[in-house]
Amino acid sequence: MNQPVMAGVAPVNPPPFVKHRKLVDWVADIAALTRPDRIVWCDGSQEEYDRLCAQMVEAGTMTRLNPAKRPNSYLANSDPSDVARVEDRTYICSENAEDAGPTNNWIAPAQMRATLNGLFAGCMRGRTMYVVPFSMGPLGSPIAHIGVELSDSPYVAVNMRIMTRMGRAVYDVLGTDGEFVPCVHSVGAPLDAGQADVRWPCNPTKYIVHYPETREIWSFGSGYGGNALLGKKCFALRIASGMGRDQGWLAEHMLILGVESPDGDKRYVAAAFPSACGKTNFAMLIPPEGLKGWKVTTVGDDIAWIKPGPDGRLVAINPEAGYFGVAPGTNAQTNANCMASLARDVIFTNVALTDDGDVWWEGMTKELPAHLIDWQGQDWTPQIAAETGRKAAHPNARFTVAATSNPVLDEAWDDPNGVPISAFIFGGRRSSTVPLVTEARDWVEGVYMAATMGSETTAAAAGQQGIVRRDPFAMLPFIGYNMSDYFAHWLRIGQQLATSGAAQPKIFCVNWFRTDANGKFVWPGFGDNMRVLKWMLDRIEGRAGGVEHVFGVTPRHADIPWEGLDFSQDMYEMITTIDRAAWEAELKLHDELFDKLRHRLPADMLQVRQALEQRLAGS
Ligand code: SAT
Ligand code: MN
Repeated sequence: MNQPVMAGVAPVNPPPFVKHRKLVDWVADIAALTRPDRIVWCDGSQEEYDRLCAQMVEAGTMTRLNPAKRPNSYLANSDPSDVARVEDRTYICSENAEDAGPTNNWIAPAQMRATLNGLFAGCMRGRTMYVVPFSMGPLGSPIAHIGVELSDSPYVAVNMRIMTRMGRAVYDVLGTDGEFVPCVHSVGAPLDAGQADVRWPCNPTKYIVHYPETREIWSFGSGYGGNALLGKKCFALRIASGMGRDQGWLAEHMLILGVESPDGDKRYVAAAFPSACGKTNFAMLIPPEGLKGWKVTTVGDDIAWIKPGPDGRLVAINPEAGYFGVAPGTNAQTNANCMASLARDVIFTNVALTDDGDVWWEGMTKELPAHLIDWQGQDWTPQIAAETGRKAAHPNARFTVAATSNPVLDEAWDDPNGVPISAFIFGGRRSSTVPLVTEARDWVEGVYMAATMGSETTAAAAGQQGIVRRDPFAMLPFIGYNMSDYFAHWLRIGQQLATSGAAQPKIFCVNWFRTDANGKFVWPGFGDNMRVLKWMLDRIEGRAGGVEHVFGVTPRHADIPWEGLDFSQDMYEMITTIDRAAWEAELKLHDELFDKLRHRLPADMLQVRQALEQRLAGS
């Protein structure tokens, strides 16, 4: 396709396989604004990946790991100021503030465009602009959607190749006029002629901006994770949640796993947890010895797109093609499948480098290495760590690896039709109050449980850690529109299922994180979560007992399979008791949330709350 050449602007030169006029024009427009030195149209090939990685090794952005220890793998260390998502710099720019709602940062689109036009003007000078075409979901699936990210970061280009279906085949699906979500990304660090680059360019000013009505994403100033890999949180959650509301489907912060009984019965469940609360571990769970014969397989570890299938049942796909998981705490005991996934072909970010050219992070091995180069490039020894508390890996250090490296990848993970969902699980990180597992008595009560979920904050987002905040559906930072409308949308989906006669998935709420008087976790978690999962499956089949309490239905000690685990009734009480005073305080926190959301809050939510209060008073 011919493009007019503008003085001082890099030629667009689309390759012959790009036949989409609007896309080419848009690339030309963004180049005219941002002024990159050159434009590279990514084809997604291995050759291209290797070339970009070699380039980054040359530039000092990445270190190639010892190929004998970790074949075809790299370590990138970010700027210490650019290590997590920046929620306070994340904006939903709908025309009306009320449509973004009280839980999102909002600025009027016209005003934001003016600000961003200023910031993006010339921001790619001295750099290459990569055109990164990607499909969220199996190529051509009726549930999938396409995006194109323009980025001046080669780190983004190679990560997108792992995290999405990225490359030339996307153009075949797009054809001459297919729809795509335009995503513009810059690290915001233009280079003057002759100016040396830094290892990890970024800008102290950051903007992560979404225009839900026109379905566009603009990200400035950060090269890290969810700020920069725009297919992930920005598209697959914030923009897609709005598309789902308009089109009758759900975009959720959920893992999807398959679970097969020893008899060969297979079901799929989807589970929502906030960032860095163990979604990847749950999605790759290895059942304990006592539950031999059970098998868990992974469809996805972070995001689910869920739509009513041809028979009305909800079916889900994982829109991603890789895992961007938390490294610290991952080891052969907590997640052996993950460790196996990380044997080769990995990009690590912000972990430590060992003296023999491999990686290490806190919790990887019991024994501490005698010497490391930490994530900030400094010497690290166990003694330095003991004296200064300095971590070898950043607590939000990550690995990027293809789903196909996962030894327990589900056979249907790439099925364009998706997998049927039997249950939704919602979990927060709560050291008290919330019991191990509770089943909602009906869909509306389940929506209430998910809506009022609280969780202690983690290193995945910049800001204070360990404070309880309401994190409805584990979607607080990811709902791209008014949260009250989002609750209403969930209620509507439940009604639709009921009307169509399709089974409503059961809804459960879990908490693996209750602690004892010494602050130690009581529940072993990880593989032992299979015990709770089995109870849920038995409930779906109508085979397991439980007791009703103020909040829902919880298993008695005798209802959980304990084979091979010594977990006393007393310990069980510690993680399942409903403390009335704690719940009265909890209800006040529900009220705070509802008060914030009152303008459009569905009446159903308040009714469930009233009933809960009455049961609590009578308990
Ligand atoms: O940085 S990401 O947003 O990709 C990780 C997370 O918060 O889950
Ligand atoms: Mn996540």
